[in-house]
Amino acid sequence: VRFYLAEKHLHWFDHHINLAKEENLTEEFLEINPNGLVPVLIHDGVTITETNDIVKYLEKHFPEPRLKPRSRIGQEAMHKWLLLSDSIQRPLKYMSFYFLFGRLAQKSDQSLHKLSQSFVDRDLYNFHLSFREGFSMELLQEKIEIIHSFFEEMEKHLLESAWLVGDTFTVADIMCVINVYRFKQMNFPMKMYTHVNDWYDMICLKQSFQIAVFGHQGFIENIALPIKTTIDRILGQDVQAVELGIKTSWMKSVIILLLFIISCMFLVDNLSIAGFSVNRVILLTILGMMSLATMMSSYHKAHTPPQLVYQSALKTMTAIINIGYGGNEMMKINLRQPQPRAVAPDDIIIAVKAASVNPIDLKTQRGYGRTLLNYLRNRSKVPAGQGIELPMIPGRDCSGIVSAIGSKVTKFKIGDEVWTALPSVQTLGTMADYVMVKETYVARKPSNISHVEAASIPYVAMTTWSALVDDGRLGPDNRKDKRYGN
Ligand SMILES: N[C@@H](CCC(=O)N[C@@H](CS)C(=O)NCC(=O)O)C(=O)O
Repeated sequence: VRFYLAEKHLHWFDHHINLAKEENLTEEFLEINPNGLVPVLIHDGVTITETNDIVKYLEKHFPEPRLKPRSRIGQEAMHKWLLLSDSIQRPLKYMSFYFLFGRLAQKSDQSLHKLSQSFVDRDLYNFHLSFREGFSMELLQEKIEIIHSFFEEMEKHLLESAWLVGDTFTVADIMCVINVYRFKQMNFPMKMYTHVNDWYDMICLKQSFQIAVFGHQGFIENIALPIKTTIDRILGQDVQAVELGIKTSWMKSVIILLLFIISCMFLVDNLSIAGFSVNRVILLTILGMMSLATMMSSYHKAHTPPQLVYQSALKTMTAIINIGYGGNEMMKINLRQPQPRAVAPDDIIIAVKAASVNPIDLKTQRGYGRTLLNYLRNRSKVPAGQGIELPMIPGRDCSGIVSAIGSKVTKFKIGDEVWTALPSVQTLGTMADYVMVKETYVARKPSNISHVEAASIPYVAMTTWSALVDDGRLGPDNRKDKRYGN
């Protein structure tokens, strides 16, 4: 809200409500917002709570300078971002309390009792109660997953335009950036969202953002939080460690270290264990090394992210593209086609070594199945219809080498030889230097055939398989006597 006010050049008075001191639960504040939440705007005697409502109210009263798209479609898109940013508040709250504020933000019995007695939204009480009881790893992982989808959605849009809604900076950017700011504070693993990072850096350059956000950072943001997040990172208790489900074995190291210290202090020169005489120096060396090794392995485990390759968005490739439906005149070679990038966690990028031409490619180019395919594309959230699916890259199957993988790909690593048959809704096909495909559609290429031979098989084989096995119900029990020639 502060950033929005600064962008609008509006004058306002700040009444800081210290949440740590529970000033949001005083009678005076609860009279203003019975839900006990900040921010609240009071304008001309009107009280407005909820960030989105505050911004909508201000937009109505102060339309200039313009921060709203002009077109109806643009406004709808902006509205969608406001809703999305609002829906992120909840997971953000869980994560901020866990990864940033920590135990210090836990409410005392007395405060919880006060909360339960007051008229604030039951939600707030339940939240603080569950925070006191401790969040489970699964709960946090669920929240992290939601945040990844949020970033993926942003990345998808920022791949195509400079701002979230088209080419102008709007309220959508203002509402979303503050979430990103918080996630950056907690070292959320977001390096792979390169467009989101570029977009964030652009916003950081704005004076209004610097004054409204960085200008309000105090000791907590500048010193306490960076120290806490660094320690959590070393201990493997940061967002990434939780996301990967890494439970660090620090206790083991601590116990061994204690044994080491005790041994140093109390052991006599030579110790006899089960009749064997153990030299003190040897024992101490072994314990010391074990302690060091467990510590190092904990650290290593916590900080080895899955293999991820961050590709520049500006890299281009050669691809065949269909610029419209029709004959060969609609087919062009594009030398500057943007390379696909692994954005989602299950994305795989294949460097195509060979791709085959199937009759369906030529038919699709002429418009065959266009209505049905576009319907299916929309259902799979692929933009399609009225030609927006164009230009398309033809090609349903290929053989090649894995060149990049998303964070959750487990079956393949970079350099693996693979083949694939793409789902029919995919508009960026295999007749290109690189193709992006989801992990489930990829399999290892047989090693005894070449890429060219391999590329001729997947789509044809899958079509034959679906005809004989899925539709024809050919199976182990009934295949006898059904061989060709029998
Ligand atoms: N949906 C509300 C969320 C407001 C909210 O959660 N505010 C937090 C601070 S960012 C708060 O007041 N928390 C009080 C508490 O947890 O005790 C909005 O967008 O305004």
